[in-house]
Amino acid sequence: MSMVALEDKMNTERTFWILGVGIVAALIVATQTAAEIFIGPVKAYWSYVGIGMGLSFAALGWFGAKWRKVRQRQTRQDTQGEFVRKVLDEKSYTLLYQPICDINTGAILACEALVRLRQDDGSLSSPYPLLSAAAVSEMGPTVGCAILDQLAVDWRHHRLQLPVTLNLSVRELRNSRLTARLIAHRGLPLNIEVTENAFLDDAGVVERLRMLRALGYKIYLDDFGTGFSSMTHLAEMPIDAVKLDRTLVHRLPESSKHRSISRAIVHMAQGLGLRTVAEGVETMAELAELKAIGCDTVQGYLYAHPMEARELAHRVELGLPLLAA
Ligand code: G
Ligand code: MN
Repeated sequence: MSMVALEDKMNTERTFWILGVGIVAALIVATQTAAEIFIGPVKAYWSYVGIGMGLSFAALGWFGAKWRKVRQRQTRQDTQGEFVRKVLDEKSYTLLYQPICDINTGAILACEALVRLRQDDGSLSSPYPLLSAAAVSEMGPTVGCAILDQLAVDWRHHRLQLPVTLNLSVRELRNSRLTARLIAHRGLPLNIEVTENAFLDDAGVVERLRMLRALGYKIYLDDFGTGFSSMTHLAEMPIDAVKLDRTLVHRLPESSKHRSISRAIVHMAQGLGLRTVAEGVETMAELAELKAIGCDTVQGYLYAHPMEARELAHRVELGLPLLAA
C-alpha cells in the first residue's frame, strides 16, 4: 500500500473513532439530562444509565458497520491497485493493433490499439481484469500512460507512420497527467477513441477534447448506435469520425430496420463531414450492406484480427490490401 493510501486509511479510522466516542458521550449526557428533567434526579439514575448504555451500543454498532464498509472498500482498492502494479511492473500486458481499412480498396488506413493480458502459458486474454482493477483503484491514468509509452516504443521500433487510435475513458481524459503525456507524444500519429456516454454532461471532457483536437488529434466516437446514442451529439461534439457499433453491423444482413438506422447514421455523419468506421465486420454479407449504405471504412475479423506491431509493420510495408475489392 502506498504511503498516501495508508495515511488516508489512518485518517478515516481516526475520524470514525473520534466521531463514535463523541456521539456516545453526547448520547449519555443527553439521556442523563432528559432523565433528570422528566423523571427526577434520584429515580432517574438507573434509567438513564440503562438508556444511555443502550443508545451507546446502538451508536457503536452503527459506526462499526460503517467503518467496516469503508475498510472493506479500502482493502478492495488496495488489492486491485496491487494487481495493477503487478501487471505494470511485470509487463504482463501487451498491445495488439487491428487495421482499419478502406471499404472499397481494402487498403490499411489506420489501426486501433487494443490491450491484452499475457497469461502464464503465454496466451493473451481480455484486458477487462486490468481495466476494471485500474478503475476501482483509480489507477486508470497510470495504466493509460503505460499504454501510451508502449505504443510509442512500438511505433518507433517498427518505424510505423500509420495513424493509431487509443481508447480513452472519461476519467483518463479528465486527468491532466495523462493529457500531458498525450501531448508529450505529439510526434506520434495518434488519435483518440472515446465512447459516446463519456461525453454526456461533462463539459470538462468536451473542452479537453476540443483542445486535443485543436492540437491535431482526431477524435473517434466509439460504439455509436447503441446505448444513449444521440444524433444531436454528432453535430455538437468535437469529433472527426463515428464508429458504427458491431451489434448494428451484425444485424445488417437480416434486419431492414437495422439497415435503415445504420443508413441514417452514415448519411448524417457524412452530411456533417465525419468519417464512418464500421466495427466488427465479420462476413461478406455485412460488408455488402455497409457498401450499399455508403460507409467509408471497416474494421473486423473479415479483414484482420488484432495483431502484433511487427506483423502490422510487415503488412503495411507489403502495401497489399487486406481484402481484395
Ligand atoms: O469497444 P471497442 O470497439 O473498442 O472494442 C474492440 C474489441 O472488439 C476488441 O477487443 C477486438 O478484439 C474486438 N473485435 C475486433 N474485431 C471484431 C470482430 O470482427 N468481431 C467481434 N466480435 N469482435 C471484434
Ligand atoms: Mn474502440
